[in-house]
Amino acid sequence: MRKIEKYTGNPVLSAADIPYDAGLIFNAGVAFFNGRYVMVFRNDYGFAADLPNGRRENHGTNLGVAFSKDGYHWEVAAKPWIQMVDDPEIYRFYDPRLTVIDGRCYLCFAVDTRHGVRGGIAVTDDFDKFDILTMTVPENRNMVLFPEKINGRYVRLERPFPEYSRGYQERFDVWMSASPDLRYWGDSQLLLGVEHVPFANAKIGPAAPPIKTRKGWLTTFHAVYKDNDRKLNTWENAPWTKEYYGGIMLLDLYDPSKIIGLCRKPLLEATEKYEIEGFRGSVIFPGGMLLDADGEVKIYYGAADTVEALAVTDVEYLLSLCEPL
Ligand code: BMA
Repeated sequence: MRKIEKYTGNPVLSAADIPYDAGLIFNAGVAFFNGRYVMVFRNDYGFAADLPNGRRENHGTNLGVAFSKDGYHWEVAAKPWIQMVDDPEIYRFYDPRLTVIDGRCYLCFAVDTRHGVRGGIAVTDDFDKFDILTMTVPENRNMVLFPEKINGRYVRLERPFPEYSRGYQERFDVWMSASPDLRYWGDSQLLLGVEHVPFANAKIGPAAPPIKTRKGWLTTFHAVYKDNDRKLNTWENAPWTKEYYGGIMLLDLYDPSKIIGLCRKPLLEATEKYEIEGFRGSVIFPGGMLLDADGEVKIYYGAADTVEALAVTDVEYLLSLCEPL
């Protein structure tokens, strides 16, 4: 078994690799599609007007695309792909996740609108044109799709923000919904409560889309530990106190609403300079997990809300970490 290793060539993508205005390159979705790896990444750009105290503010977000033959070395398309600038209702379109289902590539994304945060699902065949299939009501985001129908229905994980009923405490959980057609979603149910994650004291949320293994669906989640007495590294004009970990759990193959294993420790935590220092330090935000034919698993994650990084392991190691709840 191969323990999890952070790629020594990290980050795999950062602003220096982008041939247009780029600031923070992170929280990417990754898929293997039509014979090559595809990454759709978030680009927070427009940092020219730094604040007088040396802090930084960003002035726009778009989604860019990169392609790779091996999953390690990436070539970035010449122009950004998706930029929602002509809709006065929308502030930004961000945090993409990719799932290939029956030969088409689906993109889940978050949208900050003037009336709340919404999750959406779009489909593309060429990373040029795309159709938006569905949008949630606020507040919801971090949606990911399973790569095949289960019991005849599409399934997604998601993270609503029940602020009012949780006393404005940022204690949010992972939920699951099903759909006959990817447009109309229902039968929503709680999957993982934040109280079941020993290394979280605040919100959790889905991370990369699940992968199918012989023992069940392996899926990552992000988990937030907040400590107001600890000031983490940040470029923002406000203190940053939330550490984000990557976690992993195993769901039943035939009924993924059943958690059959959970790793009680973080799978990924910030230890390297590119993870600890940045726009929001100590943030690990996995958005892509791919299982190769030889059992190698590549996990792509945003690091410090600043760069995109890669960790590599094998599927047996990940399965060995998941203990019964
Ligand atoms: C979350 C999202 C992510 C981000 C994370 C850490 O709430 O906004 O896009 O990576 O915070 O800043």
